[in-house]
Amino acid sequence: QAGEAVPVAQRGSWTSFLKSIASFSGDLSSLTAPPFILSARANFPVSLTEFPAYWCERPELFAAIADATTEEARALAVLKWFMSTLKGQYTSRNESMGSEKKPLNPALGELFYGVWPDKNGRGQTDLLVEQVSHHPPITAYVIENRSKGLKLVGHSAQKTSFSGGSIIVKQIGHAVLTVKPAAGGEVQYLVTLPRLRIDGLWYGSPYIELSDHSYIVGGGYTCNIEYKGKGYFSGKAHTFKATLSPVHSSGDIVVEGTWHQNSKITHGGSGSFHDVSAPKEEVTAVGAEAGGEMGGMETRKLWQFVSKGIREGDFDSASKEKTRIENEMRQRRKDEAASGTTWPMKHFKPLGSDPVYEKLAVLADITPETEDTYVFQDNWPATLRS
Ligand code: HCR
Repeated sequence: QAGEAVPVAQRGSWTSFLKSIASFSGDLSSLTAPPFILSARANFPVSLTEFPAYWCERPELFAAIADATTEEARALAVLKWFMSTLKGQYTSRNESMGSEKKPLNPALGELFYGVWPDKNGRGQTDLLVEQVSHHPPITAYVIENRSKGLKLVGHSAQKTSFSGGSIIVKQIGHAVLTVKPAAGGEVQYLVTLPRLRIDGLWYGSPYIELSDHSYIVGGGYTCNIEYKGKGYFSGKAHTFKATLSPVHSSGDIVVEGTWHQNSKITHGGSGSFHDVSAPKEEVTAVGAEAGGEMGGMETRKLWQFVSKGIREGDFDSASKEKTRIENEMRQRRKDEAASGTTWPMKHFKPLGSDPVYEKLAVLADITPETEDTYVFQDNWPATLRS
């Protein structure tokens, strides 16, 4: 019998869902899950195309990277911004919806545009997301604060497997942060992504723990971030240890703490480091496809009735609407195959290997030695450039 958190009427389908993921490897997002585990926020649906917004929900920390005037200060500012995104990326569904949920699987060409407005001189930060592949799902994104000379371009995909009752998610993809300091020049940082374990499945209340390592490399420093859960460094959940090392000299700085709460510098300095207890700032969605209106491929418009059904507990109409969208997409693919065309990407161009990744990954012995990338075409919609 499945756990307490699963509504009685959905226990049978939850058990079947768990059995299917136990024997499945590949694109988990395409499996049909019982309605209680589907994701919908107060007023809009949550498709994976909205997730890149987690990178900038503390826009002042992103902007602060531009204020650093030494390599060490900049490397610390990049690490602080990165650590401060993890709570939103990996625990925010638990906080707002009671447990980790299954996001909507984006359609090819799905779009999301948003903005964090200028406040207290931090400058405006813009967000643009495009689903560049459906099988497997790949989401490409760019986040830019033009006035501060900061730009993050990345893509995200996942490989899932099942082990010991948990889902293991290997994140594929990386991001490159480009900083143009006021003093001139350009500095680039490679940001890689941690591995996830989804526990609590049997009880119907999944939650995420991070494991292994992720890296931030560039600007004269490498940073190795090690993640542990309960029973490792401190017996606490969501623990990390980040070691920041200069490439050409000695003198590590070590930061330790819990990524969803706070941390302090434990070696090579002292004092508190990051603290995410203050509220974060969600992105404001901007309709851009149709000159300021949301077009049919913009995520909140595309999924609006699926989301409404989930929120209102009308799972029949949510599932009918989801099937309608999926059938429409299938038909589109068939028509393209018949006419020998493919869906054109709107904002990105795929590139088989990323020269920035190759140059920086080697400094921290990151494998694989190369990864593909999606190059942003610098074609921001006018609504985000007013
Ligand atoms: C694994 C996951 C889809 C991918 C989500 C990613 C990795 C996407 C990139 C973001 O930057 C960070 C991120 C956070 C999410 O936690 C992660 C999702 C968690 C669950 C979901 C599975 C496809 C759905 C599993 C179904 C379970 C909950 C029953």
